[in-house]
Amino acid sequence: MRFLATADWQLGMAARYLGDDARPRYIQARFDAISRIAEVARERHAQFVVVGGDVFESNQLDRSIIARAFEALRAFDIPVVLVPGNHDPLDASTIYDSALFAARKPEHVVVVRGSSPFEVVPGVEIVGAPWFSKRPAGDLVARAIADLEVPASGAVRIVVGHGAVSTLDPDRDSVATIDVQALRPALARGLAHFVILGDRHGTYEVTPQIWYPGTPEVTDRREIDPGNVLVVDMDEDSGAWSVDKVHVGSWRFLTLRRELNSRAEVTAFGRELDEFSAKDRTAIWLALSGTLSTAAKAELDEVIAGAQDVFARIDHWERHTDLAVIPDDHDFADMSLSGFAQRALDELVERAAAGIVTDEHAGRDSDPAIDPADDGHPMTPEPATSDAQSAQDALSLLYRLAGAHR
Ligand SMILES: [Mn+2]
Repeated sequence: MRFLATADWQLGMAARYLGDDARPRYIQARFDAISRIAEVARERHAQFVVVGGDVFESNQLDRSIIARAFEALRAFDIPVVLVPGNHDPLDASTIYDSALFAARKPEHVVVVRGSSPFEVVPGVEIVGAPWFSKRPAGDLVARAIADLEVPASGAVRIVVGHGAVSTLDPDRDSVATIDVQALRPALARGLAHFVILGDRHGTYEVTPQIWYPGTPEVTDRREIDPGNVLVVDMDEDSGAWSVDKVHVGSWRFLTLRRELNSRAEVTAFGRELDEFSAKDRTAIWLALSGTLSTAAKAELDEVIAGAQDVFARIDHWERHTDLAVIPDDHDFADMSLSGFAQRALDELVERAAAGIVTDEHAGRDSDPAIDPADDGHPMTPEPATSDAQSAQDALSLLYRLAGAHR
């Protein structure tokens, strides 16, 4: 018996951190990932597919998202079982009850609306633990299996749910946490045989029989091992389970932390960016630190501006940027300024240099790990730039506009 396990498709995700050019391509990539899952299903002769929640990013989406989802789902010729999660719960406004969904849902797509076991293919039962609101009042997986008896038929039973497990959840007291310690003995007794969960977007093995497949296409730069689908096998003779992870994602979200302290290092960094493949599907958050001359900073600005033409996204992650610019004596020597312009330049140099001592780390978090306001979102408002920072920026701009680096 073989099936595919996936979750967290997050169809219709807004991806505000991408530009106007990249965003529609990224939204489409989430549908394309479904098509690749269908290819894997065909190649591996899977009998059905389970999706552990968050199929849709929300219950309020443009109707075209539903239509495109069904278009992608037509590529399957086996049952595809959708179990609503916290993003797409079965509440009063559920997307699964929308007119378009009801009218256009392909025959082989099954929405799980309760926890009664149902036979998905002969000899295999699914027990779903769908979400009915964004705040469940208990462990939905525990509830789903609470009243089960060991299947008399000898059927294989697969539980599909959504949420954080007790062994991973930092918020262990949350009532909705899925209690792994309670689940293990239930599996040992044969109430169910395998558990697929959504919520964690990276592929993760909780126990050999409890897995998060993760999202098939990355949604956040902090995810560990996203972009996969699981091929789950049960050997009929031994009853042994095996899981094969297949990569289907095509986008990468990365954080690059680099310390740059010279023009040579900036040049090398430019080459490093150049060597990236699939730039149009790569989004990079830069966490750069170091001290650069105005000339080196101007080169860095050019390197990044050039990369922005080809990468899906590349920009400073301001909260984790700690670059100081110290004007070098040689930086402005060729500009032959005089009078007011030279005096203005001198003042800028003085103010910029003052900041190196007095404004170091001004308004920045030295330890991002304990910053509760750091949601990793690039839209987070930044502290006001200091006078020294403004002077450094002005010098960089002056340097570039004057073409002194050419
Ligand atoms: Mn999710």
